[in-house]
Amino acid sequence: MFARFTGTSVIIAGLCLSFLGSFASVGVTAQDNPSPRRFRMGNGRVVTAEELSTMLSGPPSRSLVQGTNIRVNQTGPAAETTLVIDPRDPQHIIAAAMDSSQLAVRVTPYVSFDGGQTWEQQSPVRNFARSPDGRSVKFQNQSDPVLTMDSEGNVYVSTIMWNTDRSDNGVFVYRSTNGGRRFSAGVPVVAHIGESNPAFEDKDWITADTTGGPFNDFLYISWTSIGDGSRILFSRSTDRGMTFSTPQIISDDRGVQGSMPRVGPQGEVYVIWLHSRRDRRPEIVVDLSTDGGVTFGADIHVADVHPFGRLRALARHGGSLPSLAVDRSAGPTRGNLYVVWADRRSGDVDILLSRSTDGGMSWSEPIRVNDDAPGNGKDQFMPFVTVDQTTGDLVIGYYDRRDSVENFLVDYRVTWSSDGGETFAPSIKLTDQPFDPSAAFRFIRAANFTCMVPFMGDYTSLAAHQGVIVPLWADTRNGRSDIFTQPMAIR
Ligand SMILES: [Ca+2]
Ligand SMILES: [Ca+2]
Repeated sequence: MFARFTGTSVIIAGLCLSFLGSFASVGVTAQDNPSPRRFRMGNGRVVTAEELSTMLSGPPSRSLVQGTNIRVNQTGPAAETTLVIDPRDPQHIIAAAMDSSQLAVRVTPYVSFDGGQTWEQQSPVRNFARSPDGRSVKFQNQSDPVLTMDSEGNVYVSTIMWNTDRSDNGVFVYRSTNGGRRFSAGVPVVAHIGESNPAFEDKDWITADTTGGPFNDFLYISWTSIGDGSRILFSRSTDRGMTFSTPQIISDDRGVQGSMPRVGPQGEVYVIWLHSRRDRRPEIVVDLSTDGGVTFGADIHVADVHPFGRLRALARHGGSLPSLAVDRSAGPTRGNLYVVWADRRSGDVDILLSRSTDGGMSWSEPIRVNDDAPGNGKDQFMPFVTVDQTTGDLVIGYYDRRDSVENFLVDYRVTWSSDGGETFAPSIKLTDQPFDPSAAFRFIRAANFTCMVPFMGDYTSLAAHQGVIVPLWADTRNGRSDIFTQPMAIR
């Protein structure tokens, strides 16, 4: 979820399904005395929560046309994907997404034991957590899942949770000791329970140190705390997710969003985020810790971002949130850092890459990653970068409209570089059919809603191991957002 802070109210773009407080402004209002809770539709009809849920989780409005792409989710809509490949058994892949098949949004894991060919959808992770004083507290909504795995194969998923009609919210981490099939109760990293005017904790990202170094199996998590302005907060766990350190502010300025921590080959911790300012262009910055996440320094400029507004038929701003990968391979590109983002400097939205070969101190001039003709007016957006740590290959996935004459239908493409970003392979279109992103809107309008829907999410994900890429993207070909994969070998 990507919340914007305006004035005194938090606008959670697109979450009308679950953030019922926003219904009033979009034609659907919660009735007083909500027992059972009832909702007034745009056409005046009043329905119960159960009826609304049925409408929203009904069958897709179009037949299931799947081609050779593999649909991962069973229920949906689903979006905001994350996945990890188990390096001890690369056929074992754990994925997660936010699932909106019920009235609330729930973080739902999916597990594959055959390299991503078939998937078992698991129960949503538990939507209650221990509060700091030991009570069990239940939340209605979860989103922003991010997976990581430690060196022993424990799987962790971080989420935000919040309540629809109260201000309780927080960031939580769940652990699975059986390969992603079952997760613990949520452990709070930060939690606001019963506070009168709490900050809203948003956009978490988690990663584990698996370097075998002095900080091996430490967990690092960062997120955006939205209250008096927005700031990037950071916490670590040195006991495999049982407890987390007191959050510390690591951003030097406010107006920040979209952080992502990654671990370098020496166990150094890098965190990037987007920093927006009134007086000049937004910039991507990185912060560094060399003591296992205890202290950070001054924010380091990576690149300016030439921003863009909402892309056609997409509920979000299209994704100028940055993505970071660090090369921990044994090859010649070991230690390289890569940041990708969407950027409009060339006149239309492209995927840009900047590289650091000196541990994040300095960054290359951005290069254009997408390989269509420059200035052709076509959107590329929502990129994600990873490094195959067994080969040092750099892999980038992104949405692409180059094949849509009207710059409307969307495909998903990947490209990779085996020389540290000097040259890239021709991109490969993985979608076996393009999709109409407005389908997510149509799905909701069918139930007489008129509201923004987050079903394409704010991020996609991909992983690469031993020359196999496993992407995971949100795709509305079925009239709602589903999540698809198409594992492919590049070596
Ligand atoms: Ca800092
Ligand atoms: Ca473009």
